[in-house]
Formats: sequence, structure tokens, C-alpha cells
Amino acid sequence: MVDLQNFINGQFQAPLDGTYLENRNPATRESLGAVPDSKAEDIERAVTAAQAAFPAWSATSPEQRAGWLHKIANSIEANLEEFAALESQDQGKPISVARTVDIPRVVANFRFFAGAILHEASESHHRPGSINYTYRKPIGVAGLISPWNLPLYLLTWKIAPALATGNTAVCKPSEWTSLTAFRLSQIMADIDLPPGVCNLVFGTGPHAGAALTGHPDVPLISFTGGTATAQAIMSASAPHFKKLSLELGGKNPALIFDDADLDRHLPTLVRASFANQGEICLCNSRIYVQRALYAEFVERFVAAVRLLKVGDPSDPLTQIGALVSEPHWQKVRRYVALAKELGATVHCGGDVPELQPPFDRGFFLNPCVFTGLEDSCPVIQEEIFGPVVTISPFDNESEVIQRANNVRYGLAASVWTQDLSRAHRVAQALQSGIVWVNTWMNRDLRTPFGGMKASGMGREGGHYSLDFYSETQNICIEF
Ligand code: TXE
Repeated sequence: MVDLQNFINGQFQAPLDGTYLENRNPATRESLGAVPDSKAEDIERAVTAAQAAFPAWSATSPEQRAGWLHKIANSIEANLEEFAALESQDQGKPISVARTVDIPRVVANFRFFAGAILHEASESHHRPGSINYTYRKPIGVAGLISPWNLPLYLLTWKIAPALATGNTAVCKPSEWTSLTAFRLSQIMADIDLPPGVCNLVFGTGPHAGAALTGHPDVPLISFTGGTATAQAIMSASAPHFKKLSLELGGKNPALIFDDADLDRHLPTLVRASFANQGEICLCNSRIYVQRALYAEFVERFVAAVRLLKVGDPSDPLTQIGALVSEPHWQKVRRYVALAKELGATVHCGGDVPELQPPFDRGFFLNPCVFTGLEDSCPVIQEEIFGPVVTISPFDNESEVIQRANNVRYGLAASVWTQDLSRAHRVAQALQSGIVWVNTWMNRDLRTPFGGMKASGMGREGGHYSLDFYSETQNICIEF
């Protein structure tokens, strides 16, 4: 059991009004300790500390900042097993996922931006008698708000570039999954990161989150989370003209053509649908299969899904852990019930598995595959964000492109075919910030990451992050 404290100006502090939230392990409902229910006055303290730290931090050299990021990365790596266990207990994800995906990526985030800032170069434009050059400078206090699905992975995807570019930060991790962020703050304290450079304030969206997004001295906000929350953040930011980066939800289609190499790709397709219980914004949730392959695909896919091991997240063999919280578990189950009411065929799952104590009290759900739903129904239109996928047949390319694009989201899509021309044609026609062909979640941190339509605004990754976290100035000199 750990009772968390805010990390402000290099000090661990209780929330000023002394109120806490209960943190529970979603696999057992056992208490993991208390999380500060911070309010505007705690955010105020953190912003003041970050503002005070800004002049000195922004004046450090890229080499110095890279050095700090490497120190953080090395300390996390040295404690990888502990971080993985905490992430699994707090979020419900299988330990194998925390160990091989989440925490290695946290380390990679810091190392990547430590390297990136050393290789940054800016443009210059020459003409007779004058030269323009682009000067990028840090902006100030960055407000970083992260969700509960990949807790430390997504938070550090923001912290690393924000600090690398010379900003200071106030972070508000998800109230559902604050444990590893707290452990990160202990590492920052241990290595003596200058006080105020990175502050972590724990609490809910309506209290701590809204205080941060509405704060006049926080000129940029990077947010990952739900689309409805992003609308509230945009409204709160508008009066202050804040720079915003919004990474939101998805309803990601997989387009499987009849020449797809199923023998090779079936395991990836299963992972793409159910990794992290389907609680990844990049997971496939709508699978479209060309008619000639449809029956075979459904049979082989469902057979593979039935083999997924659901249960104790700390068991290294577990593939599907618990959903993050009771409200989220109930939300996903409501979609399952709705699909049944709409007459869907349930090929597997959607029910709560029978597990031994203490896991019989956890928020588990057997991975679920539906067919027979209309594209227009809420189960196919809305983000469920759980272990639920629908499979639908299609006849031709133009039809499936139109159907894939026919949702409000546009984050990620995947195309499965051996026809190279078709792969390019279809990928370019999809309204999706990211398209994978014959692969999934194959990430190169230099690439632009982000969504179209209701899936977000802006791109992060590589120089896109360096741009976002900097103010770009053009300086023209006549000679
Ligand atoms: O996320 P929220 P929720 C989707 C998914 C999920 C839905 C809602 O469909 O079912 O969003 O999830 C903070 N001002 N994704 O409600 O609330 C909050 O405290 C400032 C997709 O749990 O958006 C947390 O730190 N901040 C997604 C963060 O926002 C506010 C990952 C995200 O929580 C706030 C998670 C406010 N008014 C959910 N209200 C993805 N893109 O990966 C909340 N927050």
C-alpha cells in the first residue's frame, strides 16, 4: 500500500485540503493506497514552482538536458521489474505487457528525446542581401494530462520532449493510475533534478485537470484521453490562446483483403484487437474482411481468441488482464448488452470469466467477437475501448474505404493485403492519421503520431514534438 503525495518544487507534499481518493487494484478490488484529490490551490503551487524554475532550466544546454533525461531513463531501467509490477497492479494489465511494452517504452521515450534534442537543426532561408533563420525557443510551463490505459508510457511521451526542449512541466496523471507517475517523481527526487522542473499533481479531471487547463500561466497543454474531455479542454484553453496537442480516441478499422497472408498475420491481428484488454487507442475494433475470405477468417480468428488466457495479471502467461475500473467495465458491458439486443451473433466472450478468489471480484471480461451488426449502430460507431471487436464482410475496395471512413474518428487503420499497389491506394484513401500495412503498432518514434477528425489535433513524435513544445520564431537579417 502506498499513499501518494504531490511532487511540487522538488518536495513531496500532501494536497492542501487534505483530501484523498481511494486507489484500488482493478483485478481484486483490494486497496493500493490513497491518491491526493488535489485542487486548484495545489495546481497553483505547482505552476508557481514551474515558472520559477523556467529561466534557469530553459538556459541549460541541450547536452545538460539530455544528461538529465538519460539519468531518469537509467534509473527507471534499473528498476524495470518494480515499475512493471506497479503498472500491472494499478492498471490491471498483464505483467508481460507492462514488462515488455509499457516500461521499456518509458525508458525509450527519455532516451529518444535526449538524443533528438542533440540532433535538432533549424532552417535558414537565404536571398541576396538578407537571411532568415528559424529560432525555436522553449515556451514556459507545459501542462501534461495523461490517461489510464498506458499510464507512464503516455505521460513520459509528453514529459521527455517538454523537458528536452527547455520547458518546465506540471503533470496531471490519470486519477485511476497514478502509482508509476509517483514512483517516477521519487526517481526525479533521487537524482536531484532541479526543483520545479517537473511537478506532478495527482487528482481528478474536474478538479486538478481543469485547474491546469484553465490556468493563465500554462501556455501549452498536451492531452491524451477521451474526445469529450478534449472538447472541455479546448473551451477552457480558448480564452488564453493555449497551444494544444490532443491525442484522442479511435474506432480503428482493419481492412483484410482476400489475398492477405493469414498464416503469417493472424497472431498480429488477434493482438491488434485485444492487447491491453483492447484499452489502447490504436487497437482494432472494426474488422472488415473481403467476402471470399470472410468465413475462414471468422473461424480462425475466433478459434485464436478463445485461446487467450484471461485472469491474474501477475501471471506471466496471462494475456488479458482486468479492465481499469468498475465504471469502465460497466461501460464496456453495456455495449456488449446492446450488441446482443441489436441481434449480433456472439462468437465468443462478452461474459465475465469465473476466476478463483481474489480475482472473482475483479473487472474481467472474456474477449468478445461479434458479427451481424449494421455499420450505423453505436457498437460500430462509438469507441468502446475494451476487449470487443466486430467483424463484417465487404465486397470491393471502394466500398470498404467508404465504410472504414464512415465514423467520426480517424486515428489508426490497418490494411492486410499482398498487393502493393492496392496497399498504397487504400492507405492513402483512409481518413486516418496512422495506417499500418501488414503490421500493427510498429512504432518508430520519429514518425508523426496523431489523429484526424475527432481523434485529435496536432502530431507528436520526432521533430513534430520538438516543434510543438517550442515557440517558432523567424528572424530576418539584412546585410
Ligand atoms: O478519460 P478522460 P476517461 C477514451 C475511451 C474512454 C473514454 C473516457 O473511449 O472510454 O475516453 O475515458 C483528465 N480537464 N479514452 O473518462 O476523462 C483525467 O483526469 C482536464 C481514450 O477515463 O478523458 C485524465 O487524467 N483534464 C484514450 C485524462 O483527462 C481532465 C485513453 C483522461 O481522462 C478533465 C483514455 C477536464 N475537464 C480514454 N476531465 C486514448 N486516446 O488513448 C478529465 N481529465
